[in-house]
Amino acid sequence: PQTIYLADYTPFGYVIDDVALTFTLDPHHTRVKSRIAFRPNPESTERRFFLHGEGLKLIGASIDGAPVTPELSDEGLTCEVPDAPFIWEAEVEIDPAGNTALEGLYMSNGMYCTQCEAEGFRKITYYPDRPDVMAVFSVTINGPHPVLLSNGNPVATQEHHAEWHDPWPKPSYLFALVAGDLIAHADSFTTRSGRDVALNLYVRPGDEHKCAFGMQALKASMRWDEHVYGREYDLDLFNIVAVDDFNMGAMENKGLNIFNSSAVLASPETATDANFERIEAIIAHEYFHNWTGNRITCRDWFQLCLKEGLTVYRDSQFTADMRSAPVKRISDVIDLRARQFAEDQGPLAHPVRPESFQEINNFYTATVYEKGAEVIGMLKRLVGDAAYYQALDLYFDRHDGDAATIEDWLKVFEDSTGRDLTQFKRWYSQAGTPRVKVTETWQDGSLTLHFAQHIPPSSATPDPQPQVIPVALGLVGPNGDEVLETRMLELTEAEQSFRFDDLGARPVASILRDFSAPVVLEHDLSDDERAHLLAHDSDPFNRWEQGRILARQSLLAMIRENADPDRAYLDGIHAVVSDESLDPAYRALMLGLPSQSDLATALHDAGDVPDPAAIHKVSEAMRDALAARFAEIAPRIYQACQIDAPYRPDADQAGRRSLGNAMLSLITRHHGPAKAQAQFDAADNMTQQLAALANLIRAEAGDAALAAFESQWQHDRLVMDKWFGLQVLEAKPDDAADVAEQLTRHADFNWKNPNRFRAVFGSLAAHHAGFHHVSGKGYRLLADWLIRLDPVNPQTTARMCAAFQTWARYDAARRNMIRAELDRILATPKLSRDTTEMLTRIRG
Ligand code: BAL
Ligand code: ZN
Repeated sequence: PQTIYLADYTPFGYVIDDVALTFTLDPHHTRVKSRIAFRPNPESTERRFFLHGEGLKLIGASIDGAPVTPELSDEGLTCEVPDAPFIWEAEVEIDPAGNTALEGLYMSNGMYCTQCEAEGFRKITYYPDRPDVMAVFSVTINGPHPVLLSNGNPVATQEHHAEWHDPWPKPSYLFALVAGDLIAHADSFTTRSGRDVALNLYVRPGDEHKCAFGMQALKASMRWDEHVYGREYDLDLFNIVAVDDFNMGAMENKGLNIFNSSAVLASPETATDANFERIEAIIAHEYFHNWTGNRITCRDWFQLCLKEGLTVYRDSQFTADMRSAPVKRISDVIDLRARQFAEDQGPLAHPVRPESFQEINNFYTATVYEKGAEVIGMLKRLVGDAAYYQALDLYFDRHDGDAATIEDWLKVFEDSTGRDLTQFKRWYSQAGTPRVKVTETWQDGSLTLHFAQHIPPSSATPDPQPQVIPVALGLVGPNGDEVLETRMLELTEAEQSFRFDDLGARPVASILRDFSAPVVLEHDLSDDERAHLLAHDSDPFNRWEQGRILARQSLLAMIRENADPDRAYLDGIHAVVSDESLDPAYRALMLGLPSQSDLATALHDAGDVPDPAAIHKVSEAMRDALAARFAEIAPRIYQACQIDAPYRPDADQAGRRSLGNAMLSLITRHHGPAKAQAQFDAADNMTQQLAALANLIRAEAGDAALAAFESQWQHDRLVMDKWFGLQVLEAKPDDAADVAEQLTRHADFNWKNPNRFRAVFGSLAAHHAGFHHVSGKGYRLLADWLIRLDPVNPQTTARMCAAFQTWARYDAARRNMIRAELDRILATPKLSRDTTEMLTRIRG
């Protein structure tokens, strides 16, 4: 496959003034006519006329009305064109019903829908399918469906015929079309300047009762973007459509967002609190793209983080405002470490702005999204809140309507703050997670903190240079008081020291408060000092972090030295979790243990070879020890968390359920499954029902409940995804692969549906001890199914390959088994470009 380089960017040789598309829908023989007004681009000397096109049957083409015969290839066409403005017309035939890759125009349960980002539009018609070509689109749809939708505003609608016009120039990746027998959940929003916007959430008949929450989240997002960023919506209509078969979470097409149904549909009976929160965040994310992504888009796909990092940052701010800021921050850090750190420290490491790729779909990664968002957060910490919002205003003013770059973005901050961001830019160009080591000197009332930063070299960044790292610091006195309030230290050198004078007694340094930078902090505190911060730190993140570190240290000692669970940790957590003045959601987070994969990383970092079975064993032993430590208080807290009011998916109720269910796990471990069974039997919402079911399975008392759950929910795909996933996640390590294999034989295992495939195999990959079972059966099963899925859906296959990315940290036997599976997949004839690139990078 061909490698594409950032350094090779050149603008397209032609400008498009407008595009008219006419679709005549048919499952296997859809016709697409295009009429495109091109003119030579005055800013380019390139005069080769190349249009992307893949899998298209060209019926005919003309220039200014005269038929032409372009030269066709697998990637597109070239044609002789005039050196003056001209009208290009073409007609192609495509096969939406045969499109299982879910890119371009495809069918899902009888409805037509599209996914064009990143390069799906070229599967719809011949076009310069690149984000820097922006045009005004008019779309006509003919089809026997009650609902026919495209971007922008409707201009004419009759039976079986609709015309749409989008006045905002956009790149082709934001094009969308939907046709089907759909029902609208309608509402409206009045913008702060008084524009009335009609809002619709389109769903399949039967899903109408799952729309209210998504609509409310949309209106909250619209309001929030006006208040916080001063951004108003810019069309008369905003449509969202829910689709069952979708590779991603959702897509921000202009005025016509298309959502994976799992990312928008929710009712209390069918969705958990976590689902509601995720839906709220994704609705916000896609809506926020209207300004950060659509009005200002990316010049090329290397700039993907320009829209994704910023939009993830914006949606995390939104969630922090809607719910609890500390809980959101801690949850984000858990996720960042699990997904992004793993990526950045393994064979898939790449900079936030990559410099080359073969298949862009493989770069919709945790690094581009989540580390990209962390970079924005650091920029905001460095310049301060007021300067950040000023810079954003300038960004929107200066670049509205542009296809922009990271250079444009940073220049806005340089111009508005006067800061030189040359060194800061390394966050975009260097791969790898910086490690920051801190040592302390204490003398005569002065504390000196010595910082050393080190970025491990990788093939992506062989010679890393020091980065700008904002380190939020506070000092906590011996009596628990804050002796130095949070301040921002700026690391720029490989080594740097900061001195704090006139301190009466030696304080404990609380470093990297609120996780102020995406780094690995190595700060040698004693267990007593950690326990002190766990008890007293005013920074909720660091308080939680110290509990995490104490847990990790204890778990590692249990593995290495056969030690008992650390009393000081158990007591410290007991004290925090019992503290009723704290938010229940925060108390629930405090009870979480480092994941088994995190422990494997910690062992590997320390030069040990992780044994997944041993890690699983000590994690269970620690949970048993927590259950014993909480034996007395858990039933009381559980009781206090029960809610005697109608279900609401808000932070307050969700936090109480989260703490209650954390207690239920401890109670089930210590006292048996009776309470879990009672909760299962009485549950009137999915959060309570699913948590109870998980506990019953874990206690090996889940067979009847699993059967009851299946018969209750077999008509509901999204709930059945949970049923499939939970059985794998909660299986014993020896059984996880067998359970997954058995589930693939279930009549409802529709493996071509990405949600169902991920429910089984995403859960297997997430089951550390099950996937890495010494028999190799986890590896074999996943490889078998990736080979099967690749010709059907390369994008989802390639994503799932990341399950193998940590292979090098295990023992020789496991490494050999994984390598053999990678080679077996790679040897598959006609393996997709997506999967080939991923496996080649992972294999190294
Ligand atoms: N742009 C792809 C989906 C998303 O990040 O919103
Ligand atoms: Zn996005």
